[in-house]
Amino acid sequence: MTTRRAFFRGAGAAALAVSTAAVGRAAMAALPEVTSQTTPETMPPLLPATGRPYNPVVTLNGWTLPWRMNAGVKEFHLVAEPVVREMASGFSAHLWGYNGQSPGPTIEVVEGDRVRIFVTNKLPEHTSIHWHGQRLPNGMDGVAGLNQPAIPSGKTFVYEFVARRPGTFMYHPHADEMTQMAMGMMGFWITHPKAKHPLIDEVNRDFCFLLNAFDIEPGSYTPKIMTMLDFNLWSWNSRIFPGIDSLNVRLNDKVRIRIGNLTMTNHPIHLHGHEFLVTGTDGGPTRKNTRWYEVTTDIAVGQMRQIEFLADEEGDWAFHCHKSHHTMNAMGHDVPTMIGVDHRGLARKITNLIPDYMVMSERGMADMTEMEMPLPDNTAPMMTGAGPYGSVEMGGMFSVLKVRRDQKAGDYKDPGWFKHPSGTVAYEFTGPLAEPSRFRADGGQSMPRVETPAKPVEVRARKPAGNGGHAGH
Ligand SMILES: [Cu+2]
Repeated sequence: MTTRRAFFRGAGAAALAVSTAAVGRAAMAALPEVTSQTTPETMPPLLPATGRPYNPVVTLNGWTLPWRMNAGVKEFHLVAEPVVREMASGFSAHLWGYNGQSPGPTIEVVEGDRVRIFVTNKLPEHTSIHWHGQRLPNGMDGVAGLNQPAIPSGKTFVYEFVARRPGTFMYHPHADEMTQMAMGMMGFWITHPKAKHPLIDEVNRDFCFLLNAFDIEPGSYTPKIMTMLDFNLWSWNSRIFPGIDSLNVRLNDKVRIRIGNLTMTNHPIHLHGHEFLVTGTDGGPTRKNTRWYEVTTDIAVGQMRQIEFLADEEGDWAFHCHKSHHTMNAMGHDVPTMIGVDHRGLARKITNLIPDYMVMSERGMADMTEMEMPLPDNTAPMMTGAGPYGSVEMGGMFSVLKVRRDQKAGDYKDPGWFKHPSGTVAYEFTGPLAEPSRFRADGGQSMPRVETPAKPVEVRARKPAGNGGHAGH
């Protein structure tokens, strides 16, 4: 972590020109120090040094913003600014975010806390912050033009309210929203319960991340901000597989995962090997008699969901969005289905003549991960990820829940690949392969085939080839 105290000592003078009646002048006398973070690694939980105790969350490929106590008020300082975010190894994007990263840092407070957030705008245009889901005074809700003037470039505004209800929240701009969200401006907010809550269980691990999406042409760095639906990078906390860290837990841990959706489409989030309960929504904890077990839960645009489960099956369990094009990275080519058409060797030859040419999927798309197709600089492969048994052939919204007997309590580091006990991995059958009896000419055991005079029809089925192949979801 680096601090930029020196810079903000200078900027503080400008900030003081902006004041609101709700905020005492004494408290404004000095801005809280700015904490900034540039590594995309998952930071360990931030144990609260002041205020009421709570069990902190772990933000996937992110971190929690430290605060200072000022006469009983928790003060945070967010800086809206351009950032460079490594979305996966070898692929970085020029985004906008907060305090050095997109998404911004997670804010963690306790129910009943009075919170004061200083927001400094270092973007080239005005901004604001909406505290998505919070109960707060109307003038603190952050809709520029409606609840407050937009924060001009170079200025600092102050938001202040009491975190009235415990739960999972988000923050994002409500000024030139389409641009600023497309550029990656968003963050998570957790309000922990102040005492034992009948509907909020204590857990051993509490993870959170945001679903977000970008449209970045292969080989370029900056998202296209006019994209409405046709995004080509589906990310968790502005990271794409294999850049998303695994969720590492100890066998029999009770695990909570909080997910917020700030993309423009829904995401059915699917966990392998375990059933979970949806214990919280945008509105707070769910009543116990409304909960049922699922392995997939759909998270609509603007929604937050908390899922909980007992991690009682050892192994490396896939955890991903179930829309298959959301577990792929950018495609720079229109891709007709070529299954059954053998182009072996041809594509490589033509690629030498026409660099943009590519035949994909003549035997399914798995070829893509083995072809070592030439990629423009700063481009993530579409399907990749080296697993213990070969390529995982995934991208985008995909990660792994690693459940280990020997993971220490409070240890979040990656334990490596699961070592399967012998005899517990799917294996090849090597005996003779018999023709299925139903393919016998006389119809086998089923009813005899009735010949009809209809002519056979050849159907050519193609995937819709939109811009980048991601149209219309
Ligand atoms: Cu999805």
